[in-house]
Amino acid sequence: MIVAEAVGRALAACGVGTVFGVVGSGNFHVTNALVASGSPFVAARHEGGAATMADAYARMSGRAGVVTVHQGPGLTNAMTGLTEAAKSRTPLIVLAGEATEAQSNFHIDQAGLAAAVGAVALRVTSTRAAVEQVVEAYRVAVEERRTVLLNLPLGVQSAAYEGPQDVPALVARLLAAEPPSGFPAVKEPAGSEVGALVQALESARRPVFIAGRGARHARRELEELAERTGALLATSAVAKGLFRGSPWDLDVSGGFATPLAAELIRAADLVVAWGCALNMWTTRHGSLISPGARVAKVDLDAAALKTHVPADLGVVGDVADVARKVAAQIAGQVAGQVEAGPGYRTPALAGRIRAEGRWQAVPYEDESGGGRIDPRTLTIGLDELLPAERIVSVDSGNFMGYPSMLLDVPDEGGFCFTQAFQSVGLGLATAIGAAVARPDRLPVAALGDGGALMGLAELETVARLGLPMVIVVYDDEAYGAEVHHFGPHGHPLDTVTFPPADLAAIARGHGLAAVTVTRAEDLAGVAGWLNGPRDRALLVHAKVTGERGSWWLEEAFKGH
Ligand SMILES: Cc1ncc(C[n+]2csc(CCOP(=O)(O)OP(=O)(O)O)c2C)c(N)n1
Ligand SMILES: [Mg+2]
Repeated sequence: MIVAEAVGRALAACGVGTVFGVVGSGNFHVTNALVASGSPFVAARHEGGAATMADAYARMSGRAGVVTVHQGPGLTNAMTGLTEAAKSRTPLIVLAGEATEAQSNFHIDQAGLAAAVGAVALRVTSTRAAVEQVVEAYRVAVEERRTVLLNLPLGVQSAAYEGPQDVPALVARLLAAEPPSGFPAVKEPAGSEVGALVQALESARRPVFIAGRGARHARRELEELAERTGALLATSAVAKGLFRGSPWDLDVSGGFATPLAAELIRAADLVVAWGCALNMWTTRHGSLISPGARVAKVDLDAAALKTHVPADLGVVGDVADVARKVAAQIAGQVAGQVEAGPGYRTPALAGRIRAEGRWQAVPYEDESGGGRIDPRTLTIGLDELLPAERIVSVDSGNFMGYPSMLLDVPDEGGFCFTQAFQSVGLGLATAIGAAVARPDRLPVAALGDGGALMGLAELETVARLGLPMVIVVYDDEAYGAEVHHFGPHGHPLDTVTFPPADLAAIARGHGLAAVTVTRAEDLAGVAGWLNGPRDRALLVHAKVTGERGSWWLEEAFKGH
């Protein structure tokens, strides 16, 4: 067995799921060893796609993501997706061939590249301890929630593996062992910090919980605590859907918040952020948090307590664990609190949340006409047609709020939001990774024309995998975000506007079904596809109106 084979076997034995990648000579053997050991492999058509698929797969499956790439350009092609994963603290392992000889065309400083985007660079250096090195990379990814580049020097890969030959047994032993020193174990929350949060909740009249990425596993615990304390429930965009079905669910806080959610979050006297940094998006640059409100944060990462909107009080620990501990101390307080004042869980407020708590219920004037459909009309129409069991992935751009706000999702596993790097072009690959993780749900990719054309290579992957995906392209024949950013100031827009592209024909050329939508009636084509065998993906080429910029975009421009 050569080292490359031992590495593949070891990673498979760690329990990783589907592996994504683009195979070249430098990752051929390691990828084949993963496949031979039972890890399904999805060949992407561009490493940028592969990295984002693995990221989305990890987010939606709860397992570590794995992507394999060729040395040099294979890795540089993957960098945007890897940056998104690193910023999102996705546990992701990148297996990359590495040309260590400076005269090789493929040679670059791969470790330096990883460090530059916030990933951890490790390397397999030993023919004897290669398996130990793989397990260490896996543990850093999972236990520290990091994107790890595991460099595989070509010379080491091809050498004979000299460690214990029963690789799965060795991996099992290593994983069962205590974490080596240097790994931060999940911290037991300090009693004093928990006590301070208990007190804050007991004295609050209008508490709101905002749950972020770090709370996606803790719905039950947070709902129970909210029940006891009369708190309303909201999420960051990344955790959208977490409280779906609760009568106290305000949906997303931030630029995508409904007017009602914004009003109620602004009126809170205590905001508790659970695994949520309260960044500029989640708080509309802080404006959703009243200056008089107390802010509490619960986070695994002590540094997160001070970033963005800083916490008045913080608890370092796991969200579910802290919520459980706080609830245990607060038991019996509820009745008193409800009697003491209206709190935030009055019947009147429940009625308002029911009536106004979703964007679908917010009135608007349909501006469809002249061969173009209003994106709100398009999205509401799709929301009504598409089955509730869906998994929505959204690209970046002016259009992005429409699907984020108007396509309902069944729970936190129904929304995949790869926007930590704000890169255009990751949407389609995100939808593929999410679809592979959750084959029980209808995958929906929402893209702008710019993002769709940037990520187009993966249309063939959608077709090849036979994914029953609905790809919605909001086509305004422009980089709408730029048009609306600069247009009002009278700047020339020739660099950011384009002639029509027949995206439906492009999709058909890849073997997909396609429908062009210019008015609400055209959505009948989507209904027809839904009622059919769904044996190939559908691209909905929506020619959307583009006269105005979106209100969430104005928020974005403040962040430039
Ligand atoms: C990789 C990358 N390139 C450029 C940008 C700058 N940018 C932000 S939005 C946008 C336009 C995207 O166009 P499209 O996908 O059609 O969406 P629209 O804004 O038109 O709704 C661009 C170019 C970016 N965020 N990421
Ligand atoms: Mg566009």
